[in-house]
Amino acid sequence: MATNRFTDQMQAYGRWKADLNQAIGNYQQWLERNNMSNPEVDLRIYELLETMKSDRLNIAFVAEFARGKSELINAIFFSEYDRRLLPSEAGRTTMCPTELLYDNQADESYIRLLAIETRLEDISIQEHKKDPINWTTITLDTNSSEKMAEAFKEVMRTKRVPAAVAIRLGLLEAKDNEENAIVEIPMWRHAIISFPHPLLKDGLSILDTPGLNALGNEPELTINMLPNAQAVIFVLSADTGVTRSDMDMWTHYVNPLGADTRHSRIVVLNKVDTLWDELKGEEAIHNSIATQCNSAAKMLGIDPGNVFPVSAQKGLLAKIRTDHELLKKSNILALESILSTQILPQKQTLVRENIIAEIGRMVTESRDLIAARLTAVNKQLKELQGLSGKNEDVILHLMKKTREEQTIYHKSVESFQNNKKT
Ligand SMILES: Nc1nc2c(ncn2[C@@H]2O[C@H](COP(=O)(O)OP(=O)(O)OP(=O)(O)O)[C@@H](O)[C@H]2O)c(=O)[nH]1
Ligand SMILES: [Mg+2]
Repeated sequence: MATNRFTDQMQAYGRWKADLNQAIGNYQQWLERNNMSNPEVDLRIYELLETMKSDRLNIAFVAEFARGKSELINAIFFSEYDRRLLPSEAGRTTMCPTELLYDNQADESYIRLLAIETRLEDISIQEHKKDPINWTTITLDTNSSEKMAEAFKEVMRTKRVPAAVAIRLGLLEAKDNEENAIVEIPMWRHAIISFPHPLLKDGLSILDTPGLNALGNEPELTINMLPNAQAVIFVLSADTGVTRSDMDMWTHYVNPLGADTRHSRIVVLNKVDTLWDELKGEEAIHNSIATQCNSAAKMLGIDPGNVFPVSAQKGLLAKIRTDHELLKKSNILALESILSTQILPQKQTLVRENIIAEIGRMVTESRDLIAARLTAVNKQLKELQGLSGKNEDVILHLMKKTREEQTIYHKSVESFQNNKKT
């Protein structure tokens, strides 16, 4: 079934990477066995293997709040938990950027949370990631999807602080509020969730972002995380249409990311089920969805074919209930198919090119070294063969001489015997 296609492709990609690792390891051992290794080559191979190990397929979800980013993630990747894994509710839900990945260095599954107050320090999230001590860690019980979903609610946590604190943290503009007013701010600046889901183990990493100016508040997202994502999925919602804040986000943060062979941008029109008017016929519904896609494409300045109408909510429900008809209607599989046939192969090409650039150089060096060695050995062989010819001549000569000497000796022995007789 197509539902498994992305899972299958990811699995194949994981196996391909493992085989590649193995081949590079074998090459390194071969170099050692043949005395062709040196510390510089060793280091290059080690670094390459480390890069491969930590390399991930990053897919980021970006949109205004309540467009259905988290629900879409649940529907595409985590439906087998038979529940809504990431919290998805009306209004603002995800309060901090949340990365979902598998950390193979850790002994257990976890949620790591970075306090919002770290915004006051001059230390980037990237820097903080190197030191788990700065994070609040919650151990995840992966045996229970209910407990997991409960623990994931941590990304929704907020707290109430005087406006002055929010201003100091850079979450509020001074003019917006009276300094003594109480405002709600996110409890956490960033969350990392690691658990051994097969897709995550095969190298998928998902970034779920909060709406409502999260991108403006955390420049690292726009400067570092989004440009590093293989695909950025921008989510619109059919129940709101393209609003001014959607347009702001698109214009300032998503559109400038561009799209090329290294990065893709996918625009999704979610919640199309709100257009499934039971009093309308199939064709009328189809037309109203197409009209929304066209007008969204026009506003964003992209091709209408590049706007994917889906229903994340119905897609998740259909997968949980194994309702094929509803799943088809939700169009979630079309989106999965784009990930499998466009995004993943792009990533594989990038990894392959990188390996060829690195290892290809080393293999050429090895080949040149072997060719030089072969030439030297051939030369030596010729010399030896030449010498062995000479040896043969010398031996023949010696044998002839020895035989002559032997005859003379026998003759003298004979004459000695004869003389003795006489
Ligand atoms: N009808 C309908 N509702 C949806 C769909 N997808 C999501 N929703 C609802 O929309 C609301 C917001 O969904 P979320 O997944 O929390 O949206 P989000 O973009 O992650 O929002 P933030 O975390 O606040 O940035 C929830 O009540 C969802 O149930 C859909 O396909 N159809
Ligand atoms: Mg969310």
